[in-house]
Amino acid sequence: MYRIALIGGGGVGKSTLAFTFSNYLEKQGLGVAVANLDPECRHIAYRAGFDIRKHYKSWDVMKEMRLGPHGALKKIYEMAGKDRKLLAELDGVDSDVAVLDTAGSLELFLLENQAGFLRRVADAVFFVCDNESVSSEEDFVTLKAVNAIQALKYSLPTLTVVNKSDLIKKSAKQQRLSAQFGGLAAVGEHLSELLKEISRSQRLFFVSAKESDGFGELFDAVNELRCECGET
Ligand SMILES: Nc1nc2c(ncn2[C@@H]2O[C@H](COP(=O)(O)OP(=O)(O)OP(=O)(O)O)[C@@H](O)[C@H]2O)c(=O)[nH]1
Ligand SMILES: [Mg+2]
Repeated sequence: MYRIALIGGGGVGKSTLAFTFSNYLEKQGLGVAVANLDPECRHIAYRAGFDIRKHYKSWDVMKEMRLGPHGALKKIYEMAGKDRKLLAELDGVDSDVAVLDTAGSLELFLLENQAGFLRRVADAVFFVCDNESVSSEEDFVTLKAVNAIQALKYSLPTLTVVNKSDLIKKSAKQQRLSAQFGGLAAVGEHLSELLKEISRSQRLFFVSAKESDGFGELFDAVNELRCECGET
């Protein structure tokens, strides 16, 4: 089983992508399961093969440990990483590919305990952002820098997925793709070396989870990753 974690800020479309990309993978003939790893979500569109809410409820953790919503989220991932029952259930999900839908937070997996959890449960990461992350040249630099830092922290192959491409005008998308190179040139020497080392993080995949657009290229990249780790 090849496990892909969808991580990124709030509202960028991780859950929608988990739903529509898993449908796409199924149409390509793969057995796919989606795991909900967001203890705070109220509603999910996909049928979850695993649901963290069965093990941990945000509200209970907030109440018992006197934490705010974000503190509870961190605590839950920390506990989940040590929870043998939960991990065994997650490992027991039977499919070719498992898509792991996580809670929206940019910094969550930069913390050691949470990074450890991610390393334990995933083989690869989609760092998901949306159209708003790519509205200027500087944004590309920021995006890649954030991704490089994340990937360094949890040491997993990482693809940067720009969702909501339906909201980016085509001509603007082309301009922004070329801007990405200009942007990289503007990065300080040290940071560009860092980005080079994490070569996969340099690739940007534009998709629309809403319109199931751009999935072919993403699927090819997933297959490359699966081949590299001997899955196919
Ligand atoms: N236009 C457009 N809207 C999208 C797309 N993908 C998701 N959305 C919308 O973006 C909003 C947030 O989507 P979610 O899938 O809940 O985002 P999320 O990242 O899981 O959000 P959190 O779990 O709260 O962090 C919803 O209103 C979606 O319908 C897309 O490709 N295009
Ligand atoms: Mg979500």
